[in-house]
Amino acid sequence: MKRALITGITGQDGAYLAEFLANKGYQLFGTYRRSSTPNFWRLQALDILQKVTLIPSDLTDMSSLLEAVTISDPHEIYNLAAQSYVGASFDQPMLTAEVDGTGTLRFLEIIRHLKKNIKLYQASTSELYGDSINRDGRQDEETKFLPNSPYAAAKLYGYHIVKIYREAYGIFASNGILFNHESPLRGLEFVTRKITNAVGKIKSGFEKKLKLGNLESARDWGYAPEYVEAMWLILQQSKADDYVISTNETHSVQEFVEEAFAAAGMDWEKYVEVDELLKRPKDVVHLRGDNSKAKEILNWQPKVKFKKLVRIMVDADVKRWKDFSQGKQFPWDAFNYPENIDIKQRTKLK
Ligand code: NAP
Ligand code: F7E
Repeated sequence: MKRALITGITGQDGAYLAEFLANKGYQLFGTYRRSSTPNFWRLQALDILQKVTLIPSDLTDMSSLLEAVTISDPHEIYNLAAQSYVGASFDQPMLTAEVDGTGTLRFLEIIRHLKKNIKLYQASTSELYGDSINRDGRQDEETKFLPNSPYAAAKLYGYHIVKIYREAYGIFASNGILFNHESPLRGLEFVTRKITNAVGKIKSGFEKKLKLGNLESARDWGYAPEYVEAMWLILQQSKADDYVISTNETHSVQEFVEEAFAAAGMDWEKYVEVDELLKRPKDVVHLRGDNSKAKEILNWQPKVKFKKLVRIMVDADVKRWKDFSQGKQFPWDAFNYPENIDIKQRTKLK
């Protein structure tokens, strides 16, 4: 049985990837951060928590990563853990560098020293491009990187160190350059989910306004459950390489707003306000991928495009707030700390 170690398993992609790999018959290990408030709601929402062996670990703590690799003895590591919010990287640039940049190096060093054939997937990002576009207005594997934020700069280090270790030591390490991907499990601070959550709240009468920052920003938004399949495909190739994963479409935040409010039968102009304070010190204005390489080599392409994605997210949030208004608990915000999890896992693993 194949074993996979997923860092960041409590995040959006971690949860969907865990579900995907469980269906493929993998034995699953996932790292989580000890926190004062437990954070397993996504794994609970997908009913996957019981299939994962959880290992407490932090990307800034080398010994905990070594422990995670030793315990799981993985064939594949999916390094999804990150300080993933671009806005926050301006508030916590050093932490972002430690987690998103040097954190990747820690795994590569562990693999190099253990001398095992462990494959590493690195969660790279379209943020690396910043304002850089090809002549046709798109971004592919050959497009120059011009990072625009501390997040992107840290991820660019991660991207390069993966390539360097691949070429210098022959380690199977690949970058997935994923464009934005969203879902009903997306964190509430990201713009798509912030919008669809507000639509749900406004529709049920819990909120009156939605404040947003830069409405002109354009993104290539895909559907997260489809993108985790691409991560897996990247590690199933005979040779490590880097791939752009995208829908090849671009839409502005304004278009997302219009589509989302319309999907719930509302006029966005009655509810949306622009707040200058929500604009970033420096933003990425236009992202549109070119997934030709992934299409050709991985045989991967997205099925869910913009309108369908918006519809999936709006329907989920409208239902969630409607249920709440009728006295039902939020299905996926219900924190339910699994009893004695540390003790259980440690006893099982030692
Ligand atoms: P997410 O929902 O924010 O999840 C991030 C995960 O990283 C969480 O499990 C979080 O744990 C964990 N984490 C944060 N800091 C950590 C640390 N110091 N040590 C260990 N774990 C830590 O992000 P996502 O959307 O699933 O994205 C997954 C990965 O893909 C990230 O690396 C992100 O940068 C990258 N990416 C995402 C997108 C996208 O559009 N979603 C696009 C390109 C690349 P807690 O739950 O404890 O906070
Ligand atoms: O912002 C604008 C904002 O925070 C998208 C991460 O997963 O994808 C994500 O990063 C755009 C930006 O995502 C608000 O200025 C306007 O231009 O949803 P976001 P992101 O920054 O693109 C990449 C690929 C990753 O790698 C990251 O990990 O929307 N925007 N008004 C707003 N954004 C937010 N969050 N909130 C607003 O009110």
